[in-house]
Amino acid sequence: MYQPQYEAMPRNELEGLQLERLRTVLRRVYDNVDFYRRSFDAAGVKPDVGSLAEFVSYPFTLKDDLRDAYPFNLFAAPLRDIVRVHSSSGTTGQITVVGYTRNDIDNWADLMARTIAAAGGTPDDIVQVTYGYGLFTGGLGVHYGSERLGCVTIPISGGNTKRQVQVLKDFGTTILACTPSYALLIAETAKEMGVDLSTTSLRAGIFGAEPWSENMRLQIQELLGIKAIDIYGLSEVLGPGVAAECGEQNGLHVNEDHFLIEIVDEETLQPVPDGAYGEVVFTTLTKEGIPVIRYRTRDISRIIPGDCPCGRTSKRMERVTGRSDDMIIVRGVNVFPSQIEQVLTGIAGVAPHYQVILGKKGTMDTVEVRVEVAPDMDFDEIRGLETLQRRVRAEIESALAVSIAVKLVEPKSIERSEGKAKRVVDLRGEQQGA
Ligand code: DLL
Repeated sequence: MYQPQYEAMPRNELEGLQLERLRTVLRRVYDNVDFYRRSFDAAGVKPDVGSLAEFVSYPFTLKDDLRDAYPFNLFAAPLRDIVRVHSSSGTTGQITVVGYTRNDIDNWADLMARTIAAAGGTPDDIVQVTYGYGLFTGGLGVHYGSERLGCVTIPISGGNTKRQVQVLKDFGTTILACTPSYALLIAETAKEMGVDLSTTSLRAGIFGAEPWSENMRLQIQELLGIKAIDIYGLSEVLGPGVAAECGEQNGLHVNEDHFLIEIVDEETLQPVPDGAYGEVVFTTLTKEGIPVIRYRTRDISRIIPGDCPCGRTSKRMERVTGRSDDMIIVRGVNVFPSQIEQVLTGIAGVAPHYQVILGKKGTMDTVEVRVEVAPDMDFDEIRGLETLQRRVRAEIESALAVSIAVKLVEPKSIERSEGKAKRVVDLRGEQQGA
């Protein structure tokens, strides 16, 4: 453990620390950010909260509040004290900008060093940072943590997949950091290049930035011959380093000395008990540049009840299956693409490359899953394909209780991603009335 004094802190001490830090951050935003002063006053709450339980009466912060404050209006530190900015990778609307003070960067490096250490990393490791560098938080976030832990850090960034394989092999990379979908592309490319990844030094991956299923994890572990660890975070809260799995691979430990986690019911916005699903809400406890108070992430998860055998005392959140805005409603049933992925990746004969296409027929919405057949399947063998297609459809129906059209497509026909994979393609605007 990198920082046992925090990671394995007795719960009562941890909660004491959280309350103390919460009071400081509430005072900081109230004194420095117009938005919070107005929203606290409107809600009739003061910046000096009496207890963690009392905090549930404080107002939420939304992505739109960050958009409205574009670029710097939610910063709680003067620009003189900001040393870095990043931005969210949002696909729609105005981007949001986040700022870090020197202390923020320092804490972030510690949290990412923790993340790598929890994945089994030590100063003897060689970390290939394949997340994008730039405004995205992935590259520099992992980079600073890797250096803080004392690993050899390869700042290769994303793209040029053949070179990724070459470097991985020649430099003796032991830990790969990228999105899970890109890890699959690296495995696919290595195979084409005749490189057997199981004979390289690679032994672990820290994968995140997009939802992925348990079956996808098993496939990645097998294809790359590694242990695949799930890491979670979001720019508005920090970037990577908010929560990460330990070697138990059973839930992501939230770095609770820096972030207060709440799970709230999506409709009533009231807190739900541990174990129940809801929207994840975070409050930053130590950030100076742009603290956020009760930030609604739109990510759906739950707190896994019980203790982790690893000895960390922090709460564990279950893997994020998807964002509420990615959820598809098929004839009244809520479905996340990652649930479809879990089914697809359990079927021999199809590859883990898929997209969910939303369309329109007349006034009816349609949903079709396109999935590639495995490279060793004969795509011209019609009868076999029909049987496979029926099977995929039946398995989705039995697992998710919805009937969704399935189309098998040729290997490599679904666009590969070097960052976050695009799982849902919405053609409804283009097909109006078709
Ligand atoms: O994706 C930060 C990050 C970088 C996390 C590298 C992990 C590794 P954003 O671009 O702001 O930040 O996107 C944040 O991505 O709200 C989730 O919906 C999703 N996400 C991030 N990690 C995971 C994960 C980075 N492990 C949004 N599982 C979040 C599922 C994830 N979804």
